[in-house]
Amino acid sequence: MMKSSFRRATVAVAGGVLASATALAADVTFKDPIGDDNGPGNYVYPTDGVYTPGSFDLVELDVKDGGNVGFEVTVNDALRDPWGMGVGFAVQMVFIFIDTKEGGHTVGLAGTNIAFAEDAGWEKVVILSPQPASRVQAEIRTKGGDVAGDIVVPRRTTGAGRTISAKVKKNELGEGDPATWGYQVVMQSNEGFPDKSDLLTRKVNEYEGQHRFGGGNDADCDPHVMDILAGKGEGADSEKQAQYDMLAYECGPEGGAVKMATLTMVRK
Ligand SMILES: [Ca+2]
Ligand SMILES: [Ca+2]
Ligand SMILES: [Ca+2]
Repeated sequence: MMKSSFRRATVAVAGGVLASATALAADVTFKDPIGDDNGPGNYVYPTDGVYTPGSFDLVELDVKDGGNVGFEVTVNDALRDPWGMGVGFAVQMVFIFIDTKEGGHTVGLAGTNIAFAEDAGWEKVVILSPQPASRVQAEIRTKGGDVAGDIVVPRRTTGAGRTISAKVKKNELGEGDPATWGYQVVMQSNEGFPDKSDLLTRKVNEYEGQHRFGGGNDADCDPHVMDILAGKGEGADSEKQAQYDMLAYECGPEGGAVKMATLTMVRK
């Protein structure tokens, strides 16, 4: 009797070790420093109280591969739902650009005013939005342009604590091991009443307003981005400057982009 229960215990321990080893091999985590939720270095939040400090400060991206691919994006403040979105968060919107193979798109999405470097072309972008998936899909149909077919909207995106989560079918993303892909996370804000050319994004203007970020340019030559991953994605303080360098931009006298903010990927 004693012998058989000992054997069962041994089997259970061995199984547990095996399961956690598999999970470790498939998951990947990137970290981002705190306090760099100011875009190229000088952006500020809108003045309305719903945009609480840290709301757009990216802290971590976790990618979990297990049948579906799970994405978890953590920010530096408790998520809240002041607009009654019903999914545990409201003010944030996150774009996760994924580089699964050579080549890919070097343009950003409508309303972001960013580009990607030649060696950081993306194949897919996952949108984590508190809006219903049907609304996001409708926006993509009218504003997605040439890259509409490579924008992935999870069926369900939810927020809890400080973390926004969603799962996507692996075959919607690409071939290979997600732990080997390159990633870039773009922190934006859920704008329910977007400009006709903006994909649910909130604008950055020269001066902040009740629902407008400030510190940028009133034209569309400035990146509409509050925080991104940079460097090795380890959360090192030096990654702040790497972010500011990537998001550096130059506007022409008529408001055209002389130099667009150009992003690279982080990868393990
Ligand atoms: Ca950050
Ligand atoms: Ca690529
Ligand atoms: Ca950052």
